[in-house]
Amino acid sequence: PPVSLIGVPTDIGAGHRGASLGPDALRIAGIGQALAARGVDVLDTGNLAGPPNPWQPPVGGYRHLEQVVEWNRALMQATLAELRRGRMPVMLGGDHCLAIGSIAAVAQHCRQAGKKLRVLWLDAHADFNTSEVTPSGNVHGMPVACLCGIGPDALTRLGGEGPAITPAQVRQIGIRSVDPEEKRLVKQHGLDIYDMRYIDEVGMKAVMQQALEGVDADTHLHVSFDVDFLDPGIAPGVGTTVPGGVNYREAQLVMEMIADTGRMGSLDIVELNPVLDNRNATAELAVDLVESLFGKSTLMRD
Ligand code: DIR
Ligand code: MN
Ligand code: MN
Ligand code: MN
Repeated sequence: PPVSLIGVPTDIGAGHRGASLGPDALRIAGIGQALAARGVDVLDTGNLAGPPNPWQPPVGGYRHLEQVVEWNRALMQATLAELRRGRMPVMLGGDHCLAIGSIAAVAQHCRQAGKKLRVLWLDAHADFNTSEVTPSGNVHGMPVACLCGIGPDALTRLGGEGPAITPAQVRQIGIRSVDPEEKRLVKQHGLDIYDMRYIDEVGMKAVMQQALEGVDADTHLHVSFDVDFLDPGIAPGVGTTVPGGVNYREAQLVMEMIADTGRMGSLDIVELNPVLDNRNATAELAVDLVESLFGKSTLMRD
């Protein structure tokens, strides 16, 4: 399907400044040209606008909640508009709080189209904190909880009444940093987490087969790709690096197995922070992996 790039230049939910420069870093790394070279009809819709980052401490367990809500309202509308005209939205982030808006829109679209939604969450973190248990107040550590209906009304009801998704629709891969109280929450809500230990034990191929089980012709696959999913040795350009991440070969396999399903309907690329990067190397790696997500592979396979 045709692709629409949506720039979401925000670091409003993060603990470091700079993810707001992510959209241009991805453009400079050639994301548009790379997709066009694969024969994809790609349109860059430019950057969304939103409130500036006031860089204030948390209030009531949330940093910048009002601004987070405003950015996500704008993104939800933009994402819905692209889905409604039959284009695949690709979010150029921006910090991971933006997944609240993008996935709220995707979930609403799937309900209207009678499609099943599966969310693949590629991340070092579970992003399932709440205002009560967050160690930071940063909303980029809360989007999965908010999407599952756990969080402030302004974020849990972004797409209308009721939660956008249920935990049963989510598969998390690459996880290796979960806060103490967050651990209790993900267990309580039964989140399907393929952490690094499990990846080491069974291998990435088996992990992806399990995570993609049940994805069929009626499924819309949303991929939420937090760049800190990758090992910091290959992806230094991110604010919250965690050692022991997914290596280059594993990441390529993940992307190629997603491409093989033919069911990816939307994509977030988040947390890329050019201020911390090594001459845009992390953005270039992200673009390389996005090529694989769109079907680039060494050989023709069947
Ligand atoms: C941490 C960090 N769990 C928090 N979260 C990050 O502040 O809630 N998510 N970096 O991507
Ligand atoms: Mn994240
Ligand atoms: Mn993360
Ligand atoms: Mn590639």
